[in-house]
Amino acid sequence: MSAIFVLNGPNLNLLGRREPAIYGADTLDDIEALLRARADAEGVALTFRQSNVEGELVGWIHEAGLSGAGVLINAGAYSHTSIALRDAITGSGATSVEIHLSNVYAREDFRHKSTIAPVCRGVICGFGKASYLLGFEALLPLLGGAAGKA
Ligand code: CA2
Repeated sequence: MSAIFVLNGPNLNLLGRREPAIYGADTLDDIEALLRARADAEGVALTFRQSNVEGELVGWIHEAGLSGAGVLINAGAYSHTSIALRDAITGSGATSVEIHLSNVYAREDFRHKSTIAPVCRGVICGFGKASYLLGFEALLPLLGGAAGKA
């Protein structure tokens, strides 16, 4: 069975409560339910987590990568700053896809750079909660071999 960790970074626990014009009205629980329905239909083992702590995200990337699971990651603001997350992806060998709810390229300059994009297989942004579903569809076939099968 393929396994995917969906990892959410800082402040994403606030989704649905503030800034709906940028991030939409759905909560993170709503997004989890959406993905879980899709994962169940595909027979994928889904682990869905959020943390405001960089080191916790690092540990979860290790857990995913070392077990052969893929990583779908919305690292929030850490996407733009974190060398630790980048090193966790390369170090654990986690096949990863970066996602964002908003179109970061239509926003402030500091959101135009990602430290993790070069070590991810691809990046999807700007489609709201659909970014998660599109990322899931992109990641799943990349887990075809021994990697990603739990
Ligand atoms: O568009 C995305 O998904 C982001 O990863 C969201 C991050 C932001 O720092 C990235 O540049 C792009 C911010 C997440 C904060 O989410 C909030 C949700 C509601 C209210 C306040 C913050």
